[in-house]
Amino acid sequence: MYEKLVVVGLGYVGLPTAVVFASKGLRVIGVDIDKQKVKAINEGKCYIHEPGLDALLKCVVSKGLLSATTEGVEAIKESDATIIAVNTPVRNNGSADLFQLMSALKTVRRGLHKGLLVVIESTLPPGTMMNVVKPFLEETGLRSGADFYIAHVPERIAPGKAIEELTNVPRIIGGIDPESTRRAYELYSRINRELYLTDATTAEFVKLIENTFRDLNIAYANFLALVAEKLGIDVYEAIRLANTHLRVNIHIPGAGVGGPCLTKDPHLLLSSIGEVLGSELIKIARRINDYMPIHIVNKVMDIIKREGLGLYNIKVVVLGTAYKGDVDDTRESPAGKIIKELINRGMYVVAYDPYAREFFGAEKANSVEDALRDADIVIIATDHSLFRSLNWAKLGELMRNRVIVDGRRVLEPSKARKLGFKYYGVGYGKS
Ligand code: SAJ
Repeated sequence: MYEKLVVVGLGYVGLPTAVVFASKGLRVIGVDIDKQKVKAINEGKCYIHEPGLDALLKCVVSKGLLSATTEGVEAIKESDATIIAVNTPVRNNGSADLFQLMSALKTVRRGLHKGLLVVIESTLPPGTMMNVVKPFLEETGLRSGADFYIAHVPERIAPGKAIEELTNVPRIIGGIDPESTRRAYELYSRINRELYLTDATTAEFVKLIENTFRDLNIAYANFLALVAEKLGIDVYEAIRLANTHLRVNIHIPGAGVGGPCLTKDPHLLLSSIGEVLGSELIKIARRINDYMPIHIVNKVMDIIKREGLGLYNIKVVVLGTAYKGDVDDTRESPAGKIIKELINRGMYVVAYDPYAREFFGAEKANSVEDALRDADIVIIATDHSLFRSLNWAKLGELMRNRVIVDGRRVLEPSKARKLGFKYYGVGYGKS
């Protein structure tokens, strides 16, 4: 029975995980090298925007079920299970950067003891559990599968829905041996009822193919958007109609794919397999999705020409700097690419986001109204729900030129036009 849990890495994955386990009655100690994060948690304060997390965190901290520290070794020595949830980014050449993982593993190795279950939630290139994690921890002289246990339980947290999905979205449990799988199953059954058991390498692979599938599907949607613009039709209407077919589920095109997962996981998959026929498919999908922010910038350049606007005396507004709707996370955000490129081309750029704290060099506006006052072009880069419910008729009156470049189909084109906007959108080829 698992009672004492340590979670190493208190970011977008580790913090909700620690809080949810604590809410099920486990005594959880979170470990992070960031003193600010540790202090905030111990004061019952949440530092990420995640619906429901704030209240739950306060509750478990006040009950003494969750605390945090920068020194993990003693806590691990006392724990029944330790979960590692640190970043595993990719380098510019596409290979995995396991620095954070290795440093977390060093801490775990110092606290390793008989009976400990070590779970890695961080996304890994296939083979890492067997070829890196297992031998590294066995250097202690303890044997995995007999003295201690190791499993990969890939995180499936979608920022914005973390709490709900931690308990409702099925999890994959991949131990490096059957006993490790069984023990990890026992731990995760405390928070989730739908658990699928496999081996560690398959679990690593499954995580990567999920996100790569999503990236491929979105790339296809973005490709269709580019085609629709040439054909003079609306790609959203076309995709909606195609998706009425029982076996078709094309994703949503837009201003690009951001976040820490979809931009990275296809590279992690490729990094581990060498040259296999079909690798090009994954690379080209990444290229299409990476191109979409530039497509937005190209649209702006065309509009400037068409509308006879001067590049250096217009105000361009970017709504949304987060990488997707209703989150504060700006990692790999398409908005960042758009803003930097517009600034590079000499434009005056103002940005507004209700949640994010990063503005990528644009002037930060404190409200949508401030942003849009005297603006010439507004680009919608992120689909925050708030942007859909704005009073666009009133906002239009504040603008000097009513031009919208809708990167997320936040507005219905016909409605925007009725309000007097010149509407341009990704995949909207109608004039
Ligand atoms: N996006 C589109 N079109 C779509 C869906 C998304 O352009 O149809 C864009 C979003 O705007 C965003 C990016 O793609 O910029 C990523 O969006 P996402 O909804 O895939 O969100 P993530 O990256 O936060 O979450 C993904 C999820 N994976 C899958 O759905 C297969 C999530 O369940 C994983 O837990 C997460 O990656 C992860 O941590 O790996």
